Amino acid sequence: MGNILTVWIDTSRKRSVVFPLSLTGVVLLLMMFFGVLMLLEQGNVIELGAGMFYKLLTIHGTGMIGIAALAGTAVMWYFLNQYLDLKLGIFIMNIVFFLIGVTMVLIGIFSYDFAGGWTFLYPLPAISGGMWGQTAAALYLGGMLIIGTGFLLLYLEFSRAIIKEYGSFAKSLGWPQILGIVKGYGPAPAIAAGTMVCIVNITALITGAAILAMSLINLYIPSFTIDPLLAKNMIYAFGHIFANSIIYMGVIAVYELLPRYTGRPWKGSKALLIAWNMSTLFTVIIYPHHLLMDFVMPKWMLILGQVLSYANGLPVLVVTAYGALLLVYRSGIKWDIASSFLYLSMFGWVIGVVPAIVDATIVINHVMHNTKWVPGHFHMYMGLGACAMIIGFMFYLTKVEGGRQDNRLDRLSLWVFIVAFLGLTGSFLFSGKVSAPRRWAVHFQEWVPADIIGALFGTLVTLAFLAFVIRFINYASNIGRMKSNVDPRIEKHG
Ligand code: HEM
Ligand SMILES: [Cu+2]
Repeated sequence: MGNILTVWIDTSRKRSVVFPLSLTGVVLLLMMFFGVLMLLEQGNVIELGAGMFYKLLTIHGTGMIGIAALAGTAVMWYFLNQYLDLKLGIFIMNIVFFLIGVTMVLIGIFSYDFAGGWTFLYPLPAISGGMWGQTAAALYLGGMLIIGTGFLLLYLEFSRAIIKEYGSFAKSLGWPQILGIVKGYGPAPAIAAGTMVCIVNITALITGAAILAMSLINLYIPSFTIDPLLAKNMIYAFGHIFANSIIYMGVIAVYELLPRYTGRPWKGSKALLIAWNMSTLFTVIIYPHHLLMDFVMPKWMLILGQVLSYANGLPVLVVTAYGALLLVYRSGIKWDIASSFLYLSMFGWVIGVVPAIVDATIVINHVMHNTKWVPGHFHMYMGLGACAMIIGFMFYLTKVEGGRQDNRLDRLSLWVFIVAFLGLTGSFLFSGKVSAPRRWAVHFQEWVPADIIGALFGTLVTLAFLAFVIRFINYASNIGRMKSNVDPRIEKHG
């Protein structure tokens, strides 16, 4: 009857993550390939032209965050089904919205030449200097709006189910335990994390939808203008929060699976709950660290952005990384690929946060911002943190639910992925140090060596990831079909 690693949710829910995760594999792979192409272009190895570079930059930035977030919702969905009564239809609907939106975005970029970046910074979509037309911008902005609407509905469904089960967000964030009104442990870490993600992402998605809608109106009715500073604030609030939420969804896999691997529980302790409460608040209000160069911003907002950026991810990161260490220490854990990835994601998250904190310091930001230092740090925690969580979850699924066994190729690709990703991000940080600006299609000769080294490491990352995807897709169809892993109690949802 299953084993200690099995998650007891009904089979329809187990199967429901196969498609989004397979899609994640394929899209991530393609976006990685585009990333390598950009580096080859910057390194003068190939000649795509600046127009194509900016299309690739737009699709890479949008696509990576979008697909990683979709995978994040699959992680959150899979595990929260143990605690909540969730509607499968809404999970599927989000995937459908995602596919429609992505198709529009792809057509907008590759057929109609939109290349305004994921930031779609007002008024660029409407005033492209002849690079693209109205239809291009409308397809991109409209596609984003549809993708965002799907996610918003899914988080509203999570919220509904959490409030139904726990009474309120305050309770699912453990306030009664924090305030000492109720003794003992609070809600499971996965629930605290899930609540946090709902709160911050509903905020982000509504803000994003509002600015997308306004930009769409401006596109057709130019006399309808927007305060550009307000627009920028809204766009970065949306982008910062949504991108950050990926790791907060991914970490649910760590909370849920490491205890199964070590045979030790991970409880909602006071420290953990306080940390999640702090990150809930900070994640929403620190986005002004993206506007430190905008001197017209109110000074207090920028100072807040700087100071709280230090405090933002830190509590959750410290509590989680420390919790993971304690859990594993002398537990006699048998490492496999999945647990290695989940454990390593803690490390990737920690090392990625360090250069981020450096960059969030105003005096340093004035020098480093808009250099490749910035993609350097976020690739670190996206690749070695968030992606490691997602890959770990995918390997877990095919092993426990699909009957796959770790082989030599899996172990090799694990190490190639880690080392090559460190090399890739190292090359970005180095480019930043020698003042290479980010988002430039054409680089000076002095910046070129780091681009070429980056492209080599990027190719290795892509190959390692290709191996993961092949392994996942080979075993994915077994997920939810193994008799031994069917809940011995009655199937709850039918
Ligand atoms: C093989 C792996 C990857 C390679 C080779 C790669 C390469 C690149 C390059 C060359 C850039 C542009 C840097 C510049 O401004 O000059 C970039 C930007 C970016 N990448 Fe990646 N990347 C990879 C993986 C990822 C992953 C896993 C994510 C997130 C899940 C990601 C998210 C982004 C984002 C959000 C941007 C910013 C786009 C913008 O500036 O508008 N990348 N990447
Ligand atoms: Cu940010």
